[in-house]
Order: sequence, then structure tokens, then C-alpha cells
Amino acid sequence: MDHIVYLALGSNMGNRLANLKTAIGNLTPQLAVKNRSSVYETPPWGFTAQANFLNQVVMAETYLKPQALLGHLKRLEMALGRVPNFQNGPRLIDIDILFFDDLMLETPQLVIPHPRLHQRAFVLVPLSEIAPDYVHPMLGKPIHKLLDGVDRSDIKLFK
Ligand code: PH2
Ligand code: MG
Ligand code: MG
Repeated sequence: MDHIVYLALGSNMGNRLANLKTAIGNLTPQLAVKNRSSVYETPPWGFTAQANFLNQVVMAETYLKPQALLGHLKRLEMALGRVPNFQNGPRLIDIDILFFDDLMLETPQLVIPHPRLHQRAFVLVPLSEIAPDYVHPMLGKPIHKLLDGVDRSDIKLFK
């Protein structure tokens, strides 16, 4: 388990909380989850005519390399019942790689750090709970500073 990764999870279909829990439970054994944020209820970003999301961020250790991690996450999304949909459309479960160590990677299949994370309060609010001082390797700013740049007023703790 020689890499540290941050993953963003989202669900806006079915039993959203159960979908997050099941996904996190099934990251193992390829990943060992070390920390997780609270769950937040967030309005849909991008395509707005859809249900609110639940979002959560986890930190995990893994022995997988980036492409293998992506494959594992995509297979898990499918196994949990995700069906292909349009970009930013409703989804049962979405698991995105935010950071992989301090790696910067750009391939047709995978871009790390996640290219839009610094614009998204639904990622930055949970991420800042567990990694406020983590410095974004491309932007050179800690998460708490990136959070200052977004409107977090509609991100609600879910309980
Ligand atoms: N994911 C998207 C598009 N829009 N909006 C919210 N609130 N939460 C998400 O996880 C989300 C989204 C694409 O993956
Ligand atoms: Mg996503
Ligand atoms: Mg995704």
C-alpha cells in the first residue's frame, strides 16, 4: 500500500446513503480506507434538472497504479448498478480520483488531479474536512485556500 489517494463519491439515485456506504465498503482489498469526511447534501452542478446529490470524500492507501485504480473504480461503479448516462447526468454512484500522491497525469482516459475539483464546493467542502492543508500539486494552494474561492452556502451537512 505505497500510494495515498483521495476519492470523491457522489450519488443522486436510489438510496443515496446506502450507495456511498456500499461503494466505500467495496474499495477493499485493493484500497485501505484511512479517513472519510462527513456526508453532504449538495445541489446538482452542471446539469441542474436532477435530484440533489450526496457527496463524500475518502482518503485511502493503495498498491494500484493510476490506470489500474481507475479500472477498479469503474468496475465497482458498474457492479453497484451504474448505467451509462450523459455527462453530468444522474448517477447511482460516481467515484472520482481527486489526487494520487503528488502526481500530475494527463492521458485521454484519466487526468490527475481531477481537473474541476477546485471549482466544486461539493468536493472542496468534504475534502477540506480531512485534508485542509493538502497542497494541490498543480495550483500550489492548500485545499482551505481553494475553498475560499467557491460559494459553499448551499452545501449542507447530511444527517
Ligand atoms: N457530479 C457530477 C456533476 N454534478 N453535482 C453534485 N452536486 N455532486 C456531484 O457529485 C456531481 C454534480 C459529475 O460527476
Ligand atoms: Mg464526477
Ligand atoms: Mg466519474
